[in-house]
Amino acid sequence: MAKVDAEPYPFEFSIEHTALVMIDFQRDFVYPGGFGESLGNDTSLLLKAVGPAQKVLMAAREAGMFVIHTREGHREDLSDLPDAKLHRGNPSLHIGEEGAMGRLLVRGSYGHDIVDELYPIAGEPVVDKPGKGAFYATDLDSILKNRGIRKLVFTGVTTEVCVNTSAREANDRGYDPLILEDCVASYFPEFQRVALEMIKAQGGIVGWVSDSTRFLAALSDAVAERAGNGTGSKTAMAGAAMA
Ligand code: TIU
Repeated sequence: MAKVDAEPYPFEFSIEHTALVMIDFQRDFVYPGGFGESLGNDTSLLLKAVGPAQKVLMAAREAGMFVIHTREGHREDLSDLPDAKLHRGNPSLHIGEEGAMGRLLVRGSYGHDIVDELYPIAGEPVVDKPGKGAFYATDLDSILKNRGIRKLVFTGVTTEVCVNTSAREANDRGYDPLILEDCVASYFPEFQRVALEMIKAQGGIVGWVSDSTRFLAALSDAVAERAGNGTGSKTAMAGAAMA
């Protein structure tokens, strides 16, 4: 088991039973002209997470860790969009209306899709979700359980909305969630801070918090450990000791 230096205490994981979850890195949230901006937000704050998340994504792919992406959005006919969500607040454009990157939060539109830097590759499932939580009305839980995944490393946007909701849903389903703080971002610096505090308070009531640097170091240890086992060095040593 590799260990990530994390709060409130080290997060143990094996590559095989862990998934990297990339929450809603969609143009609609991180670029101007999309859903995030329609709510009155400064989208530039979200771009900070893209670089660190890209490093983690590349390393996870290299290590053979399971990667899964989510996108928040709705059917073209909006039949899965609750009225409550459509009418909430006073946005400049509503979900389904035509924006600078196509219809806001509608599957198939350019804005609904994931940014180029973090675009999924073959073998990385993309889970389309109608809500804030990644488990609500999706097959995410089945996909993870079918692969024997028990630990989830979260990146994505926004920290206090879809990342936090998904981490809480994961926690209640028996997964161990780890959130990488420089790979998640919020439109509100204060919410970024408190959303992470809430996860790790009370002895890790929801999960763990670390960052990309500490996670990448642990992942590199896990790869080295696996290579050691794979070449049979430990087995050979055990054999020598018995002989
Ligand atoms: N508005 C906001 O902060 N977030 C969302 O609406 N969705 C996600 O967090 N993905």
